[in-house]
Amino acid sequence: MNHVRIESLTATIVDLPTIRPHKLAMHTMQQQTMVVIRVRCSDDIEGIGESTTIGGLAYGNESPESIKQNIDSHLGPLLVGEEASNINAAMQRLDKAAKGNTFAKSGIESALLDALGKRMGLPVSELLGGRVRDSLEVAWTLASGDTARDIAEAEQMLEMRRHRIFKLKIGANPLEQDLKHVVAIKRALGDAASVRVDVNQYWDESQAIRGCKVLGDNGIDLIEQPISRINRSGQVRLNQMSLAPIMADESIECVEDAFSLAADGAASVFALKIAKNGGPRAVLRTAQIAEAAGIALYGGTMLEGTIGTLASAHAFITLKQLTWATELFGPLLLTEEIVTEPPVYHDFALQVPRIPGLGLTLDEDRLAHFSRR
Ligand code: MUC
Ligand code: MG
Repeated sequence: MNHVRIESLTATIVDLPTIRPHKLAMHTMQQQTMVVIRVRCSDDIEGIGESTTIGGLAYGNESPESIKQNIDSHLGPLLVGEEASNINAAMQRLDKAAKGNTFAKSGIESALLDALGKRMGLPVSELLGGRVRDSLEVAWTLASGDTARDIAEAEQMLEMRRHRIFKLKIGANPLEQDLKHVVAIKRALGDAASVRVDVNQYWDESQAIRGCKVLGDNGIDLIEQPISRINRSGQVRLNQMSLAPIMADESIECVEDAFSLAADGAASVFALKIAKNGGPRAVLRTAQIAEAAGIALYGGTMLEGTIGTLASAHAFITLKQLTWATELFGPLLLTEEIVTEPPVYHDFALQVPRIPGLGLTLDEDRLAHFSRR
């Protein structure tokens, strides 16, 4: 049998403007940078993937520049000449030769799935075992840094029926100031919205004890990564005492982390992110660990553009239950697109295309315009 081979694998850094500055505890985003991965195969099919992080090296241990460099120098050459449709073999080859680098591997795995889906005439969700729904509810992050502006933004989203779940990025300001900010937003929105927070590891345990108490008592539904991923025993204690469930985000840097968090009882919700597990197939292994351990699921984001968002969506849409919905709003934070069809958000949810592969086409002119030279 004549196997289809991988002929080339390229990585391009793309900078896109955002609708407003997006303030996280560790970094304020003024734009978003993504690495677009293109896998060209011997049957002339091209697969597209995306590797995206937040704030250069501020969030994780890979940056757009290191992702591109490692793909160009190490990961790409390992795959050229290999079978394009055997994704198990390709990803095992990368894992054997390269430790970590889950962001880079995630974009590559996404591109291989996109190519395989186009070859087989199947959406990526169907390659992953089959979708059990067609859309995913999507939360919005309020991160302007200003309470009144955040309330106005949330009210507008509710009015437009675009989002009714809001995540607030806190941790950068003094504890009492952040707590006042969150409680004011929850009071303004009332029962019309679910309000959650993401501390991005910025509290120490003493702050988290008070923070979780005040937030739980004031109707906040979920507390994401309140303390450092390193303080595992502290996270176990918070998980036992907090009224609002504790969600692990930065605590999961690979599938194995998911297993040890479950074994320790360190979170009752997992944020699933393709970038932090090594791709859409890898993130489903973390989901399976959670399901077996009775841990609830949330479809997370690294604020990817449309390519990475749809790669995540095709995986999340196969899951039995996403109790805490998703935050796949990355494309809505950007003012520009590099694909011909922007993703469709409607009635609080993202519609996941049913066409072969990820279901998108690159707009070559716009991609060239926003590519870093
Ligand atoms: C994170 O830490 O969850 C997700 C939404 C957002 O605004 O930031 C990201 C990263
Ligand atoms: Mg988070």
